[in-house]
Amino acid sequence: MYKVIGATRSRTLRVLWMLEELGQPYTHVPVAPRSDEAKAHNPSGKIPALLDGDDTLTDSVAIMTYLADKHGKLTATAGTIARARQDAMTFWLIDEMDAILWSAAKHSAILPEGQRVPAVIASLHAEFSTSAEKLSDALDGDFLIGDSLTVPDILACHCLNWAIGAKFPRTDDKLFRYAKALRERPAYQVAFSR
Ligand SMILES: N[C@@H](CCC(=O)N[C@@H](CS)C(=O)NCC(=O)O)C(=O)O
Repeated sequence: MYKVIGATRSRTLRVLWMLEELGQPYTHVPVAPRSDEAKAHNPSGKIPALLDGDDTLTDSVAIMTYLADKHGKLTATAGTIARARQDAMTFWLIDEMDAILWSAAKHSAILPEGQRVPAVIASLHAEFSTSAEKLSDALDGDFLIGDSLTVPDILACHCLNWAIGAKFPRTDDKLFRYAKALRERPAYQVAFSR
């Protein structure tokens, strides 16, 4: 059985949500980032990690992609044009949403105080708003790719939720409704309640 390492209120939620969508059984060890328990599975102390048998996997997007490929769901098949397009969306989200949110987190709480540059936050808010407009323009239906949930939807929804929690400027109604509908999925609800 899979074992998920990491507190729910973190990128770990992406992995929990993925496993719920896949209907795969797992146990959950909700440890804080940088804790000794987190370091036992990933020397950097970063969460999430996924234990699959004797193997430990790290990075939320790498884990989601692995699980989707392994179980043949929530993804286009590897090595197809459809998959290349799906991955382009996934990597765009990492560059243009996750990285911006992470920079804001670092400059407001994560970095040692002397290394924080609070003035960068306003710039990151503006950058995120531009990204959100582009994502909204790209969205044509209930899902980012095709007519069913795929890995980038989980990533996008998590980033949009994170932006709300971090008090980034509100996105447009279309994106708000998109993320809200994803949050209403039973798999998300179960994962979020862990
Ligand atoms: N790209 C990695 C980032 C992992 C990451 O930075 N996780 C945060 C919690 S959401 C963390 O563990 N931060 C602690 C640190 O960076 O020291 C992923 O997607 O899993």
